[in-house]
Amino acid sequence: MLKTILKTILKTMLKPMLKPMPWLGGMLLISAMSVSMASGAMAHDVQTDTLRIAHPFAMPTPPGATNGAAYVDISAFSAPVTLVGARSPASADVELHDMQMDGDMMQMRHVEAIRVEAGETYTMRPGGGYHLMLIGLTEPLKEGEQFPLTLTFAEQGDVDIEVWVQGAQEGSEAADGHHH
Ligand SMILES: [Cu+2]
Repeated sequence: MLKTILKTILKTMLKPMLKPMPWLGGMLLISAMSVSMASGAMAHDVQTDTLRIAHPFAMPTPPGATNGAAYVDISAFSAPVTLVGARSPASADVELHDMQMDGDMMQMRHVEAIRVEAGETYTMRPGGGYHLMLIGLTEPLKEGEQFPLTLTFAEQGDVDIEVWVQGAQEGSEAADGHHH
């Protein structure tokens, strides 16, 4: 039953997001320009004594979509950190999700926690693995907008971040740029 529901969510929401957009070719130059800027003034990392969150972003949602997904890179410093929850005014709920291939079908499942070992970085990206599922969006996510999101860690409580709404390629490349 749960599997069926997730499959349906995936079909209705993620499939259009994963489709390459026809205008992507034309956007490559602009995308590259944004990346070089992101390393400077446009960076929006959040750092605490124990961890660093690099370039949180979410993909724009198609009209009528009720769910969205956000991606963050979590670096743990000298001790492991465990993400146990998230919330945002952008949606009714935020769940920690994992997305994996099951045969030729992408499957999403809810996870209780995402643990990052000391000295390691977990990199969330569109297309697979962990992500933050925004369930019941208050309004569609539009490219260029930002929204606040609060991450709850077992070891240290809440960390407030600002999520940028960007295309998958632009957001991923900007986030990669934070590690150089
Ligand atoms: Cu999900």
